[in-house]
Amino acid sequence: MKKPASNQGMQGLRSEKEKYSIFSLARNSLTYHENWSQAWRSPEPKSEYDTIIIGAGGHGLATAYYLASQHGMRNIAVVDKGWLGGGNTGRNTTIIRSNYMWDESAGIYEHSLKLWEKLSQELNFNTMFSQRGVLTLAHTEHELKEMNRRVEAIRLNGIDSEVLNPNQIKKLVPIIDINPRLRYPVMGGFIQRRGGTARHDAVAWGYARAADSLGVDIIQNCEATGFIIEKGTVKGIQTAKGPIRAKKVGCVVSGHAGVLANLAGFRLPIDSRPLQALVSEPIKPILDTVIMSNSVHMYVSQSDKGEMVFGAGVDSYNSYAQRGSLNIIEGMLAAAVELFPVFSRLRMLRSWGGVVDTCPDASPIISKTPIDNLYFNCGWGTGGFKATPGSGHVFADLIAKDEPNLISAPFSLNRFISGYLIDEHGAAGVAH
Ligand code: FAD
Ligand code: PYC
Repeated sequence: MKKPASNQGMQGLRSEKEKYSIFSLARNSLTYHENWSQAWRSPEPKSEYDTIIIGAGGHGLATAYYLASQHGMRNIAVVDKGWLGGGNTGRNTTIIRSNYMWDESAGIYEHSLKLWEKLSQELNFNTMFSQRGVLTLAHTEHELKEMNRRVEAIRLNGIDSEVLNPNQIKKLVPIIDINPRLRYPVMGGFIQRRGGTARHDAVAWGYARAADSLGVDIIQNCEATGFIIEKGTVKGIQTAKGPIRAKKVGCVVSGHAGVLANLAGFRLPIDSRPLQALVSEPIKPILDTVIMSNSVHMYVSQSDKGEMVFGAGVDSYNSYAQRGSLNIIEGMLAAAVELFPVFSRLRMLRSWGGVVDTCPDASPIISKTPIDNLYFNCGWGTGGFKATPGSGHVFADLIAKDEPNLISAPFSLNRFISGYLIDEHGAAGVAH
């Protein structure tokens, strides 16, 4: 691993005086943050880059950062149609875990979890990564049996996972009701103690600052509207700010991957659907574990600010609207209140939606495409936040070498031809 870039960036962007002044925090708060130094530039696009990444979400920014820090590339742009981190990166419920069933998934998600464990140090930016444990509940005999089998498979890959009985769950989560007569009785669960949460915006900001400090141009409000393709090879993109030429293009636009593939002239096996989340008013700490339930399609954690963060299942229709249907959150909350009676006294503050891109096997696509030098990273569906560092890391490798590595190879588009699908509906099931 090369030396982290972020300190170099700090030196470039802040004066020595400001950097070392113990009074800078107080001064900035008294001046309403007006003197805060810029964390990244807002450059106009150059006419040509070595690599353009479309999509300044966590995955796109991480890709650009690793292209620069691991592969020594400098002439890189990341373009986004909106603001950086304004897509699903800024809309998700931030659950991080690597407890997937199949070896291929264990490879990518555990690679990512290991990167999370040192990401704040790597970026010199507090991502607020908190390994508070992720507990998935079982409500039927069938779910419990399946869970036991899953835990064995996960452990065979060297990933931590334990089955808990209802009493152990009650001890860990005192606010949960384990009355066996509930509509969704708690019959057991499994926990990954190394799993947890991180601050989603901080992840985008940390990667953006570190990438910028290595010379990456992050160009916001610059929609990609087409591709420049000559003799089957990508040569650049058309954008709202005019054409930009590039030797290589990586496309990381989550819910809009199908739209971009269409512009490049091919189709992806992807459905795009709304997925919702909501937060309550902040309250005192009552929950220090992440709870998920596949049957209820509910996941809940308490943010560091004190809000209860809830997520629900996907809407049952395809849509690019960044909002979902009321019946989805209504059904989820009704069941959540039975499991956690104390939640009935919460006032909800706001709800929102994102557009998620799901493949038929609920696994991602990290792949070359029918167009030379055009690469796609998508299909993370309802569960890609946890993969942000690992996804960026292996996608950068693919773009730099034009060859997948051992971790990313199983996720190529070829699997939809060979039939070697990686069916992770069980692991991803909470929101499906
Ligand atoms: P994004 O952050 O969406 O970035 C893509 C970017 O592409 C956007 O900024 C967009 O503006 C840009 N873009 C699109 N089209 C164009 C264009 N034509 N030109 C230029 N730019 C373009 N995952 C988990 O692991 N754990 C969770 O708890 C979890 N909860 C979720 C809850 C909700 C409500 C939602 C919606 C998702 C959740 N996810 C979760 C999934 C996760 O958010 C995504 O898989 C992940 O954030 C995708 O990151 P990204 O960088 O690929 O996409
Ligand atoms: O993949 O862990 C996950 C997840 C939780 C909520 C939405 N996705």
